[in-house]
Amino acid sequence: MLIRSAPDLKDCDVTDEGLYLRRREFITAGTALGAALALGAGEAGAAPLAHSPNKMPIDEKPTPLKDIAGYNNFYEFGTNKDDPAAHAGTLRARPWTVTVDGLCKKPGRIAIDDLVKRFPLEERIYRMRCVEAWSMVIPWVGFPLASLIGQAEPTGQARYVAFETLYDPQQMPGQRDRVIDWPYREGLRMDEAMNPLALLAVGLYGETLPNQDGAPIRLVTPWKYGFKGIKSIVRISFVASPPKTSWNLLAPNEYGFYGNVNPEVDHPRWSQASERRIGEFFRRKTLPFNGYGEQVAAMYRGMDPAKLF
Ligand SMILES: Nc1nc2c(c(=O)[nH]1)N[C@H]1C(S)=C(S)[C@@H](COP(=O)(O)O)O[C@H]1N2
Ligand SMILES: [Mo]
Repeated sequence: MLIRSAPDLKDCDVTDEGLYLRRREFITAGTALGAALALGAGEAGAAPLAHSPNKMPIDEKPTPLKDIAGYNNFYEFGTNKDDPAAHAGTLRARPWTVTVDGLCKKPGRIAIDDLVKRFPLEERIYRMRCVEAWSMVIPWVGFPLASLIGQAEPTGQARYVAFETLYDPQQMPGQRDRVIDWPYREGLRMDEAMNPLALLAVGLYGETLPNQDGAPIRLVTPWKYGFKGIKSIVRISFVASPPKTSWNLLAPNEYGFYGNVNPEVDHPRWSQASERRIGEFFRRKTLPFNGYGEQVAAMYRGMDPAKLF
């Protein structure tokens, strides 16, 4: 994995010209960008994101943009699947600052556009599986969470990474209702956060994220249920003990800390053995770790699989 050394997360204004030029080449060659334009990705405010081509191809067709941006869970904008697309227009994804703090040597606050320039962006087409047994295939654009962690230099005491979504009921009207103890929170164990699959996504289909998908930056952990993928992140903290996570706080018997996809452990109210791929008619069998076992199973050896949901 790429961990480029940089002096400090506070140092926001360094522009790497070489990187820019290379990105321009990617734009010219840009298959993903071409695809997005062909699809008519007309989200208000969506901007092209230069990125290197996908290095982890999968043999499944990406879900159409209209579904990825039209069928969402984002309780800050309502609890129905079509609420985020209808109401997330009030979110102001720029300017935006991400705070990195806690047990690390290089804490800091960084503007989203500087953060995006800091790391080479790549396309990652991932299978995504929601706890409610629907799934999609999403062509994300982002950078490894491990790259950001590398620059922050967590101390030896940092065992977990905690994430927080923006709290602003003006922009996020759903926060006026107490469905969740806002802000939305998530967390990963340090080794999970360092796993090369864990991505901080800033775009999809070659453009900046639609608001309803978690603009301007959200977590993507494809071996876990969708609820782990916290959206619109404003804070990333290094901590010593397992952080509180929103769905676990809300219903601890239904949503664990790990949230690893496991077809053998049913949700208390439904089976997790199969899933409905959005856009398909027949159900698919759900795979252990959502099909990413080869890359992640070793992290959980010796743990009770029933506890991993
Ligand atoms: N801040 C925040 N992040 C969130 C949620 C949310 O309600 N608020 N919902 C989660 C759930 S339950 C799922 S399934 C995924 C859905 O991501 P998508 O809408 O981009 O497919 O976002 C996750 N991240
Ligand atoms: Mo979900």
